[in-house]
Amino acid sequence: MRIRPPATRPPAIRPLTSRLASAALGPVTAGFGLAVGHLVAAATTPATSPLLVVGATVIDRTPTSLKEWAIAHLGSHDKTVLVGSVLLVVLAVSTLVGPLARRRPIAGVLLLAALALVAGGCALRRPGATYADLLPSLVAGVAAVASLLAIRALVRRARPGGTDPSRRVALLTLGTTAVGAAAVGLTGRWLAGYRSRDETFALPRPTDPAGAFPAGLDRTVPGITPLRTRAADLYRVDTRLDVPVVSAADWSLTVDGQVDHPFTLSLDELLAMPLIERDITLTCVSNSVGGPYVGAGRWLGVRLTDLLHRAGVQEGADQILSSDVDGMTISTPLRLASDGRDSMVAVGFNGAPLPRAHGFPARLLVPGLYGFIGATKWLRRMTLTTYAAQDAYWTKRGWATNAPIRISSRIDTPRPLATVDAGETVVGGVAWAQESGGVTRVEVSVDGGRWQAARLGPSVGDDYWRQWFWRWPARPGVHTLACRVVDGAGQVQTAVRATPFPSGASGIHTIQVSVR
Ligand SMILES: Nc1nc2c(c(=O)[nH]1)N[C@H]1C(S)=C(S)[C@@H](COP(=O)(O)O)O[C@H]1N2
Ligand SMILES: [Mo]
Repeated sequence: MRIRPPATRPPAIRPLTSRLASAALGPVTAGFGLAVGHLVAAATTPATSPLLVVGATVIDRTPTSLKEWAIAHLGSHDKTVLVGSVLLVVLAVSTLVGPLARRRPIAGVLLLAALALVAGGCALRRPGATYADLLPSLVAGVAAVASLLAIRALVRRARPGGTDPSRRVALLTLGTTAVGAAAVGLTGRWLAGYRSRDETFALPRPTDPAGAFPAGLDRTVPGITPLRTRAADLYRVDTRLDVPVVSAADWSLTVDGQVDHPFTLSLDELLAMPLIERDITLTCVSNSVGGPYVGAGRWLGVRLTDLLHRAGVQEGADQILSSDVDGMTISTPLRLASDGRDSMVAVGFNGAPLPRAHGFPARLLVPGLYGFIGATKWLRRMTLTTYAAQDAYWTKRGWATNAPIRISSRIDTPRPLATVDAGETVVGGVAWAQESGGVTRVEVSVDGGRWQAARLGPSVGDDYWRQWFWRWPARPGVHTLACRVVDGAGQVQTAVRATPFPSGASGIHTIQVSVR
């Protein structure tokens, strides 16, 4: 029989703290690296932050169905959730660094370096990437490895004095590094926010102004969507985690491809062209029936057809392939965009230059088409081409290329699942029917009963949504409210449900409310 040496039993707390310190070593050093990388990116090109390049790569690689799920269920928080998830995954993977480094320091270093390599790879694969975009990931890797080695060295140096000081030194250095990482990361966030603050310039007056804007039902129907969406309240949907920072002075617009006279304009040259002002409702194809991705306001811009005529579009082109300042592409059917509607390269919204989040300094806007095929933000280039020759970002992902905005209506008040008092209750909302003569009627049905006509708010034109309300004699109990729109052609909003993919959702907005 073998006799084992008696096990030495250290105090229970020691392995716990050292195991904890060992598990924290990776996340703290990786987090420090990410924070330093984020700051370096914020000072150079914010979009090249390791977190953001990995996040952006995840967005582009995510299957359409999952992306749609995220947009539907996380809404405007989808970007925060994504960046948070990337951060969590990195921190989780890096918990292996400590245990690895304990046996072989080089193993911990290699894992951190591998993480930085993944970020660098993602950075290089972004559209329009240059080797300079590697810098934040490189610096992040160096900072992470350096902090790992520094913490190890400090802890080692403390060891001869006994285990206690080394434990205390370990916790102290880890804590300090974590706090430092948070401070550096927050500084980076602030700097990126500061550098991307909205820029402004004097907008010329429209040569072709819109008419007087009517007072809506905003005051008379509490809870209804305002007739004009404030810029700060306009929904935002795009593939980006940050906003591109383009300065008005450096911006230019190029029209090329199958044209006789390709040209490039500066912003001043664009602003010197005749400007139209129009009230237009913008909608996202990812909006579910009753959803929030729709907004409306007064846009100012240069008629798209003025630009196309100047370029001289050649026979055969059927697609305007527009690119943003980073090379992201959107397709627009040439025939629809130039069929007489008020398509424009917009430079203003509600009397001010576009906010960065909405495309500063210029974006495409095609009334009646969903934003993903007609509203390119941060517009840089419009290339006349064919659908046979080139696919845009969403075309590659299976989305429709011809997607007029489906007629739809939404109940804004009462809110879904609200409790209201019995008696007369005002039901109200918005409806739109851009492609087919505007909203001529909105109808409401209670508990599946007959459709009753609602009162309409003022008309702001066929390209604009319309507010509506209906006085409901509400009796106690749980009730279902539904609304539908009828367009200028007499077409009634369909009850047939369609998912947003591939060409927009359809169905009837239905909510439940309880009446007491
Ligand atoms: N460059 C760029 N433009 C873009 C997008 C984008 O991801 N990148 N998203 C499009 C989509 S899907 C919509 S619905 C509208 C949304 O415009 P908004 O964010 O200003 O409301 O912008 C469009 N333009
Ligand atoms: Mo969209």
